[in-house]
Amino acid sequence: MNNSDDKTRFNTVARPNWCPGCGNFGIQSAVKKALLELDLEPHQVVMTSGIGCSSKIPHWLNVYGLHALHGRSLPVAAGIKLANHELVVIAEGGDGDGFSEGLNHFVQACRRNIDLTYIVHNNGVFSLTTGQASATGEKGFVSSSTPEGAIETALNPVALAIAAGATFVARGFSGNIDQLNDLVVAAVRHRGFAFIDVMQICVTYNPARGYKWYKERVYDVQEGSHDPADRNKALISAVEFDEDRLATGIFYQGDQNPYEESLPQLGTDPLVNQDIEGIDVRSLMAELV
Ligand SMILES: Cc1ncc(C[n+]2csc(CCOP(=O)(O)OP(=O)(O)O)c2C)c(N)n1
Ligand code: SF4
Ligand SMILES: [Mg+2]
Repeated sequence: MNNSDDKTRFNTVARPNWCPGCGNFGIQSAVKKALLELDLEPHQVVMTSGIGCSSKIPHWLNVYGLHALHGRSLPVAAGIKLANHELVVIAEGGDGDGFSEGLNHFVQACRRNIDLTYIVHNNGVFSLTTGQASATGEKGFVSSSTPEGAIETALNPVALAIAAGATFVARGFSGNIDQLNDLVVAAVRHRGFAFIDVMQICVTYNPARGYKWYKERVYDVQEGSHDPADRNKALISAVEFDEDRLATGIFYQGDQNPYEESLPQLGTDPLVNQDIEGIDVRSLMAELV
């Protein structure tokens, strides 16, 4: 059997230990389906993550994986892509990981446009550390760190990504695997930084926002007259965030050369393939001392 006929090639022997009903299962399933649809082999894909329930995902996907530090999935992913730009690089993690600890990396990645896919499992809460409200937890959210209800305004990652210069910005829902699969396929095919904010159900620490709550509110922007090439309108749609109508789909997709294509050092071959045996840096070092 040709390996690409093996539809189980991204499965692992180990099974996820997420809570039954956790939205991370839906995201994992959508990513697997997308990698099959893209006809990729496990050795062509690298997944990095930070720390959190969501960030355990590389353990349960048969690709190269690096479970990095909290908030650091993006710089690790960027380093991997620059070392070998022939790899498909996907960074994943939670909202606490990406929008609190790692927020600066997120903004820099948006404007830098390295050819990566970044998928955030956004459940509005720090789940692994037992349920503190995160930067995307809604105002009034009662959690272990906000017993009287959160008093801060929630961060809007989709609007932030568009404003920061990201060239592919989408929002998905962990309960709509088919749509999420399409979004991941489009994100991986996109040339440049592709961000998908996934509204993820956490049945344990954010049970009020369960499957039914989202199902009554989500809709697909692509079903209307939305034009993802119009950045200004995409930003307006993203800023007009309405808790009672949650837009999903591709908000914005632009066309701009990825960062690595502007680096002459990477023009011929990936860095990992380049012969560095004959390079002598001693004269350069002497100039610096
Ligand atoms: C530098 C650092 N700070 C804090 C922590 C503790 N910590 C581990 S996971 C986590 C939050 C995870 O929340 P999120 O990224 O939203 O992931 P989730 O568990 O919700 O999937 C925190 C604060 C850590 N491991 N490292
Ligand atoms: S605590 Fe929440 S995010 Fe973590 S595994 Fe359970 S349901 Fe999923
Ligand atoms: Mg979280």
